[in-house]
Formats: sequence, C-alpha cells, structure tokens
Amino acid sequence: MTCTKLKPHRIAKGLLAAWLLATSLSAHAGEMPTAEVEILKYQFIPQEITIPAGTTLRWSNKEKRQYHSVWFEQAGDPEPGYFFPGESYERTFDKPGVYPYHCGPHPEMTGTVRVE
Ligand SMILES: [Cu+2]
Repeated sequence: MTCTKLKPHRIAKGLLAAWLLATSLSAHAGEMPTAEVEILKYQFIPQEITIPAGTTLRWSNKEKRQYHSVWFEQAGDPEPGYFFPGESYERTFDKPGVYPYHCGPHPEMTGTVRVE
C-alpha cells in the first residue's frame, strides 16, 4: 500500500471523527439542564432556587429601565458587569453547596442558589 492510497481513507476518517464530535457536543449542550430566575421590581424571583449540580442558571432582567448584576461575592467571584432590561446573565453550578448572592448596585437585593 502506498501513501497516496491511504490519504483519502485518512481524510474520511478525520471527517467522520469531526462529525461525531460535533454531534456529541450539540447533543450534550441540548441536554444541559438550565433554570431561570427573573429580575423584576428590584427582586430576584424566586429568591431561593434549588438546582441539581451541573445546571446553568440564567437571570433575566425583566425591568422596564433598571440595570442589575448578579454577584456571588461570598464565593469569591469578581464583581460582574451590569445587565439591562432584555439582557440576561448566566452562571453554571458544578459543585453542591449553598451560594448566596446579591446585586452589585443594589446590595439589598439578595438571593440564594442551592446546588444538590
Ligand atoms: Cu440591582
């Protein structure tokens, strides 16, 4: 067997591997659990949420004008940027535990994420 005869076979194998990887990645992304918290009238709704480990939590700003942030300061996160009405913020929780958070510009806005 010569190299020229092997090449097309190798390319086909490479394409198949790339296709399988892309397929498994998209299937994995589709199966990833997500949960949502709404922000309205300076409140996180629900204020406490329990999620399984590996869940991506999305906070959606439903205010008319007010921006907010979601800051896990006690977990050691740096202060995140603000997000405006119509925008959202996401964070994935891989480890079980209790994660309190608050809004950067409005520290009286608090919430808790329980990861099981
Ligand atoms: Cu706020």
